[in-house]
Amino acid sequence: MPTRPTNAGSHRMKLIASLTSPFARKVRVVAAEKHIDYELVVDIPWDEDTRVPQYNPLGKVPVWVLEDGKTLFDSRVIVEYLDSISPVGHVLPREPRPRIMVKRWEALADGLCEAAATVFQERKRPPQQQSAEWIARQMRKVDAALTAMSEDLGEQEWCTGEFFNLSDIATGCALGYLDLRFPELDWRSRHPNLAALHERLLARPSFRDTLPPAA
Ligand code: GSF
Repeated sequence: MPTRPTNAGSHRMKLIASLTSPFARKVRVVAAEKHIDYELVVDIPWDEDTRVPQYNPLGKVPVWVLEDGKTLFDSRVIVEYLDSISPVGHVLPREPRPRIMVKRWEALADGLCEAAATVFQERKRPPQQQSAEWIARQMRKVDAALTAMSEDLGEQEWCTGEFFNLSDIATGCALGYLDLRFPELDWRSRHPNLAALHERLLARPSFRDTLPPAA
C-alpha cells in the first residue's frame, strides 16, 4: 500500500475496540459509511493485559484516538465527532427535531445493548451468585425496547422513514448483538419488520464487514 506523506508528529486515527462490542460496531459502521480512515486496534477490556484503561478511565470500548493522541469516548460522542469531520454520507440530520429523533433511536438501541450485556455478564457469575430477578428485570427492558422499535419502524423502509441514518445503524448493531449473545431469543418471529430491516442492513458492506465473530 502506498503511504501518503503525513505531518511530523501526527498519527493515523485509531479505534480501540473488541470485535463483539455492539457499541464499537456502531462506530465501525459509521466510519465505513463515511469512508473515514483509521487503524483498528483490537483490545478486550476483560482481559488481564488490556490497555483500555490507559485510554479511557472507564475501562470500556470503544475508544477513538485522535491524531494528537487525545481520546474520545463513548460511542455516541465518537459517532457525533465522525459525522462532523466528513460531509460524506451524513448519519445525523442537521435539523434539530429529526436529529434528536435519530439520537432517541440510538439511545434506545444502546440501552437495549446495555441491558443485554448486563444479563450476559450476570450469567457468567457462579450460578448461586446470579440474581434471577435482576436478569428478568434486564430482559424486560430488552423485550420492551424491541417492541418499541418494531412499533416505531412500522412499515417504513428505515427507522425514521425513507432515509438510512444512525438510527438504522444503532438498531442493526443491537439486533446483531442479540443474535450473538441470545441466539435462543426469537425476536424475528415476534417482530418480522425488524427482521426485514436487519436483512436490508446486511446488504450493506459496512454491516457485513463488521459482523461479530461467532461466539
Ligand atoms: C458503553 C460501552 C460498553 O459498555 C458506549 O461506548 O456507548 N456507553 C458506552 N462497552 C463494554 C463492551 S460491550 O459490552 O460493548 C465494555 O467495554 N465493558 C468493559 C467494562 O469494564 O465494563
